[in-house]
Amino acid sequence: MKKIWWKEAVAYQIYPRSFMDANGDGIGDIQGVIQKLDYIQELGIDVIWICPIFESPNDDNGYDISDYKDIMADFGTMEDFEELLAKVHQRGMKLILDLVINHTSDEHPWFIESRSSKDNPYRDYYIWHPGKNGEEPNNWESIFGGSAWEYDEHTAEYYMHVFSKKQPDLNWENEEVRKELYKMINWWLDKGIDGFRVDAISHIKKTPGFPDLPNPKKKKYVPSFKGHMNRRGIQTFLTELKNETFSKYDIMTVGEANGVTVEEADEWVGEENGTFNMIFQFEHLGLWGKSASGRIDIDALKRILTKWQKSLDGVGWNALFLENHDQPRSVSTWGNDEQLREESAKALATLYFFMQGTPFIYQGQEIGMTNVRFDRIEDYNDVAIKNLYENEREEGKSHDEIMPVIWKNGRDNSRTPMQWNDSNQAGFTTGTPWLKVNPNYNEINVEKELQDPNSVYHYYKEMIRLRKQEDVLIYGSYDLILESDESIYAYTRTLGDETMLVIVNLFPEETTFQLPETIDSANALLRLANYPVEKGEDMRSFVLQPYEARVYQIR
Ligand code: TEU
Ligand code: CA
Repeated sequence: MKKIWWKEAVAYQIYPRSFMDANGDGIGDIQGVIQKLDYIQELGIDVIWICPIFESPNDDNGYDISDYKDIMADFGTMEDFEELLAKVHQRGMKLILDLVINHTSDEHPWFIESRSSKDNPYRDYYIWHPGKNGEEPNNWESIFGGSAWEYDEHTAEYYMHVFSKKQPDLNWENEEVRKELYKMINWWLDKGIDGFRVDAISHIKKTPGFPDLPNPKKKKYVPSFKGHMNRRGIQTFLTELKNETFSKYDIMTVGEANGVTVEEADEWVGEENGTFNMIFQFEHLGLWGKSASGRIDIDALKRILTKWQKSLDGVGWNALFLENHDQPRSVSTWGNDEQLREESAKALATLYFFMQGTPFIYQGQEIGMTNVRFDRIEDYNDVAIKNLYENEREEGKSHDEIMPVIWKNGRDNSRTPMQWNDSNQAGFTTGTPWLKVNPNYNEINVEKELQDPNSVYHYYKEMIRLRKQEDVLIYGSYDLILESDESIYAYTRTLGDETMLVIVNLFPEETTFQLPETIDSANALLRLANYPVEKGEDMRSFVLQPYEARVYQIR
């Protein structure tokens, strides 16, 4: 067992626009993050991942970068950034940035050059194509809706955008593009940052020739993952990326890798061969509402998470997460955000946090923040939500039909301002926030959570402390138990003769837990629980309350 810092770390994700506004303009900023570093450290965090802070016209809130080497004016200056980095390091924490290299903004100087003429030296920095019979070059749909191609009148060709039309895709086939990106990456690494979360990296390789995709339903555009997600040949790019940049530094890299399968784990995250230290895989995210009962499909959840746990053991490393800035809040989606909010927030936390991998906590998750429901589309900001609304209206759907979809799945659910206290605007800003605060901030806020020893916050803090105390929770092997139980997700972690047992009731009804015969309970010690547990209770068989979670140490 080789000890590695990023395996032992717990990471905290900041969406800077919504974290803390220090100057009252309604937008979170770098000075705001600096103000809250004590809070983050106190929780027990080792690594902070901050979403893009680079110059950007904010079509996709910073994921559309117009200058990789400058800080977005809304967030502050390069001096503010350097102060942040220094203060994070002073506290013994690390800072990783978001690396967005599948695309830039259409306002990036490269794209401005590229679109200016067909023979401009930057033309091939992006993906240009003539139309087909007066229409788009093919039927690929953008991930944010509509065609993945945008017509540009000036040169009468189309450019590709897998995301919004203000996010033209870079042409990774062009060696000059790659070299420019590597220079930029090393420039940041030389500043002393501790690594990157690498955005949408499984999309950089496109199917050569850009063929139409099968369209049995005769739709105008078809989901285009088969055209640009984890395509053959991507590894050539990724290996070069790693060799030219990451491999020269002691850093942490997390690839956002939708579409990567566990069979490809070695290439992506293998200890020797992998491009990244770990990846965010997406397979478990779509499971809510998929079972016949409309509840979480616990069988599929067990199958998917166990597959990743077992396949990566000794091969590579997992990034563990329930939430991020693209997903609705976990307690609203997978738990119960009303009567059982605290119980279910803690249960979900217990479920993912003690698996093998580096846990990520998304801002607000540690206080059990919930989804939001705004009635008016004007109160939403996300480009994906707006595109969806517009496209559905065009197809004849009514406002009342569309809004429930946004309430359930919209990305702004997790982007409402961080709820610090019960003062005006939840203490996030003294001005008018760029996105409305969730009206439940009187009930759910950091100040209240800090005061209540039984809060979700204190549970997270306790989980982090426990994980740091016990190597078995970091390096131990994972094994699923009670495989076919329909309510309980339970697993063990084992390292040498140490075993930890994690038990989670994933549903709002009581259920009975029965310890398998193979596990010795003689010296079992309760290390964590989200309900009071009676002393001397027989741990071989007991009733689990709604969303009850327990962690035992077996000696
Ligand atoms: O998200 C990428 C992303 O959305 C895809 O990787 C994924 O395939 C898709 O969700 C499938 O439904 C990242 C950022 O996290 C997101 O905020 C940005 O909008 C996006 O990239 C574009 O940069
Ligand atoms: Ca501000």
